[in-house]
Formats: sequence, structure tokens, C-alpha cells
Amino acid sequence: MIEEILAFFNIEGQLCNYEVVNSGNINRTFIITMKTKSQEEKKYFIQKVNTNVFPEPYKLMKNIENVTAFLEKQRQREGDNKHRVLTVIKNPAGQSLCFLENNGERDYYRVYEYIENSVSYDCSTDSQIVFNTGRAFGNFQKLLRNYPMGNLSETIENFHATDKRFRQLLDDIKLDLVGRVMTAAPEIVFLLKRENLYSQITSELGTEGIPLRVTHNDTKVNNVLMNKDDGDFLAVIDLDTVMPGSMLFDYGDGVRSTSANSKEDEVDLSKVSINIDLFKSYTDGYLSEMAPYLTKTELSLMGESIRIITLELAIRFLNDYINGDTYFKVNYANHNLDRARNQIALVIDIEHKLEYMNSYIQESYQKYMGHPRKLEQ
Ligand code: GN1
Ligand code: MG
Repeated sequence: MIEEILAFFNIEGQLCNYEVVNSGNINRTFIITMKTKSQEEKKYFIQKVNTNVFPEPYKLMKNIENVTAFLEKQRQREGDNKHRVLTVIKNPAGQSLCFLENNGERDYYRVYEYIENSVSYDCSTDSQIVFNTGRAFGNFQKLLRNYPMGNLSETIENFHATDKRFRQLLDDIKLDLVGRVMTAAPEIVFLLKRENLYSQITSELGTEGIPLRVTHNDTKVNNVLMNKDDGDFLAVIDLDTVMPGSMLFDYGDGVRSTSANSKEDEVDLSKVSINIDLFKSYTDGYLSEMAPYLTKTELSLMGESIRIITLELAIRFLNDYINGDTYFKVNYANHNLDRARNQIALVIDIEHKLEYMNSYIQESYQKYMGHPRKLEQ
């Protein structure tokens, strides 16, 4: 399989190493090392696109090609040599997707240049790394703020339409296709009780208060490559869900992912909570880049967005459990139920801390609006 992909993209050299990357719930990723004629080693990321999740891989690649080209221009314009932009490999005919026939189906693959000296974390307790993750996603949105939005397709419709996702869950509960509903009754009740929150962001999306922006939509800590030497961010990766959306989902998901004290599938729920110091670091990092561009409504909903996106993940994991695990990769039968319980435990902790988090967001905003340059790192 790898040989065919290498031939399609005309990649030079001899394959000398092949590693599977295990993080990520959707696509399959490999890192390959090629030895060139001059005995130099060059690495690439190869990814199999999950067409169950992304049914239109060509549209998806067009988005990524356009957005990375725009980001690269901005990077060069600013003379920024510290950060990198993901580079899509194209074959001599300009194609960025290769497909292989597999039992009558097509498997789609793409290749990116490997980013040297980089490391990514599934979880980090280092406040500098968390600060830089917030900065990376804030910087990403800042650089894309003038991107021609008409040129961007929706790769997954209603991706962060929390209210629609909840209605879907209710429909699937009625169907109870695999007979799991009874085992998730307390979780369903918990989510029902918070129904009034789900349309808070989506009902205003596209208005002056919550404008459509180019958003990443999957702002997990492992979607930023960090510089191994100095801990600065190197590049934002996993651009499959870059779409028009609200900065609120990106910010909220960033906090959910970077500032939780445990992984998303930790089953000891006593360990599941938000680490306030990490929340502060992420917020500072994000606002150090984005503060000047936010609207009042966006700013006022930042705290609430952390709760809403965490509820959305609980809804999605629970929905997939109830449907028989057809979306997220699972390692055991109750994996999705455990993830949903974990996210619910996180919501409970967020609810205790929300007032404080709201006040900190205001404080951080003032700090960066007052002395935006002084505090940048
Ligand atoms: C999926 O594959 P990964 O880990 O980058 C999912 C995100 C979820 C995340 C939860 C396209 O992302 O929305 O937040 O799992 N991506 C898609 O871990 O559904
Ligand atoms: Mg992803």
C-alpha cells in the first residue's frame, strides 16, 4: 500500500522506516522515513482519510490547500521564521489525494511534509505548553481573519450545532438500535436537564455578535505541534474541520482539551476536573493573539462556551454509544459510554468553577487590551 502511495506522489528515496501514530479518533496516520540518494533522511506524514466522517475528500483537500496557502503567505509577509504551516504534497499533476481500491471501495490517502523538531502532547500539565497551545489557535484565527470565506466549504454539516446534535441524540434514543439506552439513563437525564444551553451559541451564529470566522473546530492540544527545543508552538495541524464557525467553539474546546486534569476516557471520575492554572494559561495564550478582534458578545460567552462544548462532546459520545459505535474509534465495548461519563463529570466541575472562570476571562482580556505587546511571548 505505502509503495503505491509513494509512487503516486512521486516521493523520492527508499522507504526506511514506518511508524503508526496512535492519537486521533478519526483518521489513520503514519510517519514514514525515506532515505534519499544523497543518504539524507526525509520524513512525511501519510494519512488515510476517514470517508465515513468526511464523505467529500476532494472538497476537504481543497479547503486545506487554500487555507495553508493563505497561511503560508501571511507567515512570509510577516517574516515569521519561528512557525511553520502544514505543507500538502501534490503529485506532478497537482493532485493532493490518491485513492487505492480496497474490496470494491476507495481508500483515500494524502501526504504532508513532516515538521522537523516537533512534538505533540495528548495531555500536558506544563503551563507554558498550554499557553502556547492557546496562542497557536488564537494566532491561527488572527491570521485567517481576512480569509475569503466564500472559498471555504463545510466539510461536516452542522458540526458544532449543539442543539441539532442533541435532537439527533433524542431521535436515536427513540430508535434504540442496539438496545443500549437503558444502560445510559442517568447520562440522558443529565443532558436533558441542560437542554436550554444548547442553542445559546448557534442561534446567534452569523450575526454581528457572533460572526462567522474561519475556525479550526478541533482545537485539541495534540493538534498543535510544539518545538522540541523551546516549547514554542510550531504549527497547527489536523485541518480537516477548518470551516466557517464561531471562535467560541474553538476557545471552549481548547480549554476542555488542554485544561482537564485527565484524559477524555479516564474512568476514575474523581480525577476529572478543570485545572484552573492551565485554564488561565490557555486563556492568556488565546487572548494574547485574539483579544483585539473579539466582539462583546463573544467575550461574554467565552466561559459558557467551555461548558457548552463539553456538553456537546458528552452528547456525541453518548449518541455514538447508543448507535453501536459507528463514528469514533473505540478500544472496548463501553469506551464511548466512558467518554460520555467523563465529559459529564467535567461539566459538573466546570459548573462549580464557571463564575470564577468568567471573571478571569475579563481580567485576562483587560490585560491584553491594555498591554498587548508587553505580554506576548
Ligand atoms: C475527533 O480525531 P480527533 O481526535 O482529531 C473529532 C472531534 C472530537 C474529538 C474528541 C472530525 O477528533 O470533533 O472533539 O475526536 N473529530 C471529528 O476526542 O469528529
Ligand atoms: Mg481531528
